Amino acid sequence: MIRKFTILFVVLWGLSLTSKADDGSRLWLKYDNAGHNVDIKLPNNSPTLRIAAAELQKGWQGEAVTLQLKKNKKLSQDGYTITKENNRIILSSPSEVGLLYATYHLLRAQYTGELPIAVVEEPIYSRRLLNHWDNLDGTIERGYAGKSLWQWDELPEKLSPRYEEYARANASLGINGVVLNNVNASPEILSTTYLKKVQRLADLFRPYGIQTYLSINFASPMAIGGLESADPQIAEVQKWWKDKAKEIYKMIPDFGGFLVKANSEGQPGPCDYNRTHAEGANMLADAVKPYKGVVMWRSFVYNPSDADRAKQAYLEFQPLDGEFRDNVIIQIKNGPVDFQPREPYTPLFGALPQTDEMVEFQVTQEYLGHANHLAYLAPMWKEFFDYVPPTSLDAIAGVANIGTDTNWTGHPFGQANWYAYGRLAWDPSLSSEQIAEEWLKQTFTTNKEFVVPVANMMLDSREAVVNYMMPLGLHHLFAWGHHYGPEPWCDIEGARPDWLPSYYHRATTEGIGFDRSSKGSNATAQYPDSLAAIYDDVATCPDELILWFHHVPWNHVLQSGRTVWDELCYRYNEGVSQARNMQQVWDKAQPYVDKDTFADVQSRLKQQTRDAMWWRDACLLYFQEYSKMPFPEGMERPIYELNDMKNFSIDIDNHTNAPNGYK
Ligand code: GCV
Repeated sequence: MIRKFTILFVVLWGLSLTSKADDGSRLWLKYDNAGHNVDIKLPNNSPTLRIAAAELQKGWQGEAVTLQLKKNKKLSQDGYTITKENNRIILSSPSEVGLLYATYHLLRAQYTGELPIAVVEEPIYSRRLLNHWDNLDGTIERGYAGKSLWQWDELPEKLSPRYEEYARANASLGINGVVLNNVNASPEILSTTYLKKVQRLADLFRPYGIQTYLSINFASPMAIGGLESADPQIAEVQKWWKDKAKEIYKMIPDFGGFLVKANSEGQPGPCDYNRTHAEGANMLADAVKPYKGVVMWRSFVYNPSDADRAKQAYLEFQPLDGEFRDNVIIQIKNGPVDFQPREPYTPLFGALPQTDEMVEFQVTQEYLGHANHLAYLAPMWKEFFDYVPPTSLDAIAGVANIGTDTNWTGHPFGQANWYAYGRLAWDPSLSSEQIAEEWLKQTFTTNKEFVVPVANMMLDSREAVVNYMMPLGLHHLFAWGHHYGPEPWCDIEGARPDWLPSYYHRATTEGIGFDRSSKGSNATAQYPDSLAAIYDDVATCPDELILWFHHVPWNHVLQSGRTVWDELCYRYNEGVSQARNMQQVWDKAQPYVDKDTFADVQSRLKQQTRDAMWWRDACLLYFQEYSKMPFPEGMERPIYELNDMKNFSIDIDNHTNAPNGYK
């Protein structure tokens, strides 16, 4: 009788595990099926090592583990080794945080089924940051997963349990720095009231190896300091920043430093006083230097001028090489325009030999379907690293896609982008495929019937978005403001030309594309000679970027063997087919995924496919007005009229709500 009861209990317990509802809140750190008492030896009982031990107790199913702090000339502070001796796993690192990283490595390996035999690991960059574009009122610029995690009204008294879960998730990937607030920064963040709130978060993040940074508003000395100017050459202004740095470091001794958006999109900066970006950055760098702080100065600038927007960061910053302090890092977006689905790399990379450089990726999908579209971004970031050697950079930043949504990222597959960003920030040589598989195995199941097709679906997804939104190097065909749907026709009276799609696509009855060759804006000349030659010649420029660099006739024959018009039609249709294919792959995933997550992804894929058709029809019908060419034989015909599409209204109340697509 007793035995029967036991068996039944085990069966029920087993069932309840597999059918357990999964709201996505546990991310890739589920530790399902775990739980036995682990024999763990720690070198001390510090907060960081207590976290490591708790993680092992929660999730580790293997043999005894020893964590040892050990200097190792071959390893940087965050590096670690994993070895096995006398039936014990030995995690060894010069630092406690390194031991925490080793712990997460061990757990990841267990859950992906790749148990390590001998591991030597260290991160490529010492600064691996997430940038939050979170405003102090709780909204997030370009955020699609709810509100800001930071409950400023409740801080510093009350700490949301999510802060620690967030820190833990970052530490599990090796992310070791967070910029808490939007680069369009409110000066208030530097007020003593807010610094006390920031201090509380920094204290919480510290044991997880995470340094806290802030975006600052260059005019803060005026806005909250009562000064009449923010000119970096004025002694009073310099003193204000030095005093502010002193105040911050007294409260947060390991404060990382400042992130600055200056003289960009209306933000104040040194150019307001006829000073250079170097003069502005250096003033701040001097203020944080005594405390080992850094200034991450963004190169995302484009003044209203005649110069091609894609050239402007280079034009402004390249001449300043050698003028920046050694604790200034120039933070450069991966592409020269603005996080488009496909851009060539920003030519400023490699053009500042005497200056530290870091890349800024966008994890949040501002231009890739917000939280509605499944777009796995590792292939896009790997493509950047194909051109810019990872070792040529000094740090890395990703604009976060995280908010208060229960599953953190809105789209359940948005978590994969947070995960992939963190893994690549640690080791850019990891393949997109490996990262996708790791994430799928930890998040859903290790079953190959699920992992292989779904990983392939993820790997195709970014190219699908490029195809149905902006193939062949087209860019910025987005609707005004929200950057979700297509509006290649968008024309707003009085708007800056470089905020309008026609500035980029340049469609006429003769042809399409932006001539950035030596016959046009000559942006190609900003690239190293060998690449410049390839991009400059219409015959050698890859099809993927042809309309980025060249204005070509509609009947120009591409490397694919098709005319530009036919290739555009082909690619837009291919994008729609790829979206449809994702739906089919996902339907087969049903047995492996929690019911609600399955339905959620399924419904988002429906929307993605509808949006893909919307993009295809809007763009092709619009460009057909110029090409005046028929749709190729055998190609699916549009199902909408251009005029109807121009009248679609998009239900986007504000940037914190996922949009509903067109109606
Ligand atoms: C934070 C783009 C985005 C803006 C963003 C800006 C930037 O223009 O649309 O929302 O502002 O880039 O990176 O500074």
